[in-house]
Parts: sequence; C-alpha cells; structure tokens
Amino acid sequence: MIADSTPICARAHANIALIKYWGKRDAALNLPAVGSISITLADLYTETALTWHNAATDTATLDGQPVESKRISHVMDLIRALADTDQRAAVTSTNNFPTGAGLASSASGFAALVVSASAAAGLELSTRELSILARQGSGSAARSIEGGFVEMHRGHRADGTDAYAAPLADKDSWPLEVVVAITTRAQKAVDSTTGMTDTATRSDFFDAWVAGADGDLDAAREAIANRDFDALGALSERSCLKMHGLMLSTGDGLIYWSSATVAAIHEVRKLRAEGVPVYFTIDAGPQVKALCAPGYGAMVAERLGAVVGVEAAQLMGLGPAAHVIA
Ligand code: 2P0
Repeated sequence: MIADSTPICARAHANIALIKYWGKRDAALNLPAVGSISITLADLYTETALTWHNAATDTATLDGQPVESKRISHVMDLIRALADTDQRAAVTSTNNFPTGAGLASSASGFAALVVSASAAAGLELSTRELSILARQGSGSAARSIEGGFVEMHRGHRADGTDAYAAPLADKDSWPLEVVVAITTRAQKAVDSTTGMTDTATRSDFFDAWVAGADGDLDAAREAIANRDFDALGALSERSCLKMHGLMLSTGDGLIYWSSATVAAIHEVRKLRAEGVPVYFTIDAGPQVKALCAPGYGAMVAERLGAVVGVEAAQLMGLGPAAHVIA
C-alpha cells in the first residue's frame, strides 16, 4: 500500500503530428504501423491530479464529469505492476480546450496521467519509459511526454520496447507558430482508434501508406535539422492529405472534414500564394491547424478567424515536455 495520498498534479500539452500516425501494427500493445513527427503545443493542455484511495476501483473525472475508461484502468494497472502495489487511484483531469474534437485530448490526457501516476507511486522513470506507458493509453500520447519537435518510433520488436517518442529539437531552437482554427466544439462521430482499425482492414491504400512513411519521416527530420520551413510545411501538408485520402478510401468513407475545414484549407493556400509562409494540417476531426514561420501567426489567425464557419482562431507557440506541477 502506498501510504502517502497527497495529490500529485501533472500537466501535459497536446501535440499535433506533422508526419501522421494512422494505423497499428499491434492492437493489444497499441504499436503504431508507422512512425510520426509532431510538435507539442504551448496553449492546449491537460492537468491531472491523482491520489491513491481505498476504493475497490479506480475513479476518474474529466472536466467534472465521471468517465469510465478501460484504457485508464489499463495504464494504471501497468503503473501498479511497476510500483508493486494494488492500490486504486482517484484521477481528476481538466482540459483547457474541447475534448474529443480532433485537438489531441487523448494525447495530453494520457501523458498527464502517466506522469502524475508514476510520480504518485514514487517511481522514477525515464522519459522513454513514460512514453512507452503513455503509448498504451493512446498512441499520440507517447509524443506528449516530450516538448518541442518530437519523433515517435514505430519500433520493430513484438514487445513494443522500441516504440517510444524522443525529442528531435528544442521548442526554443525554432519558434514556429501554430494557429488552431476551431470549426466546431462537438465530439467527433468516429474516434481515432475505430477509424484507424477500419482503415487498416478496409482501405486498398493502406499498404502504400505504410510503405511511404519512412521516406516522409527521413525528409521531415532533415527539414527540421536544416530549419527549412517550406520543406517541413510541404511535407506536413502532404502527410495530412495522404492520411485523409486513406480515411476517404475506407469502405464507408471516413470524412472528418466540414465545409469550414475545406474553406480554411483554401484560405491557407491563398495566403501562401500571397507569399505568407503557412501550411495546414488536420487530424481526425474538422479543426485546421496552420503551421506558420516565426512572426506570421498573428496575421494568419486574423485571416483564418474571418473564414465562414471558423468559430475561433487561436495562436500559440510550441510547448514543453509533460511535467509535475504540484
Ligand atoms: C496523429 N492522430 O499522428 C494522428 C493523426 C489523429 C490523426 O494519433 O488509437 O487517439 O489511441 O493510439 O492517439 C489520434 O490517435 O489513437 C492520432 P490511439 P490516438 O496525431
């Protein structure tokens, strides 16, 4: 039994993939079919407070509402095994942004959970170990353990010990700006896990997607090393469009975009034609994220905020690694 039940609170920031993760090589261990490269965001985060309690089960709330989650219990079981305890936990989380709407809430959520739970259990884990734990809650969460520019390795081992995220570049070494254009705050109809599983089993294009991933990762890594904004932006847009092409090509056609998503895409391309260094990316939802060279975010936010159907355009920089805050 862990005697000390003082709450431990951690904050983890959401991330957006520039080179996308979509598809799994092992569902049980949640191993990705492809690697990915992301940036961690400054202004979107989850805070999670965890205390041990004497109840028979783990309990969790998100933004004040109770949540039932097998994934939370699964991650807690992994941490209990490492800490050699069977004590259950009370988990209290808040997101400072809409949940389940394509803004990577599972990424920041599971990263905050493993950082708070491992600290509360007295475990001193490396960021690689934390990343491997977070991955088993949500694949994208592995990346939110780190700040700045991050690469998630797909790994090749069956046990998943080589499927973890590692930093590529510090957030301050290349202060890119991101505009998040919110087109709806509603939860998406098809969650990412279901969407990925459908795509892998039902799209004719899935093998081509997997075959192209390593080349995209190599090129993006080089663009980051060279601080080549246009190269990184073009690769990001292309990876996003390839992923959405894959989604569209499933049996039923998985369409995450709304009309405002398409309007925002065209506005980004119009801005670029006017000479503004900006590229878009879109995750499993209708929100558009615009990647801007340093100094251009404010004007991109103004233009995207004026697009019909865009509810808000929020400008932010790159964010730090997940960390304990109290
Ligand atoms: C990504 N997405 O690379 C991609 C792009 C969404 C689109 O990772 O099944 O919630 O929990 O591993 O992490 C969202 O997927 O999926 C995601 P699981 P997750 O950011």
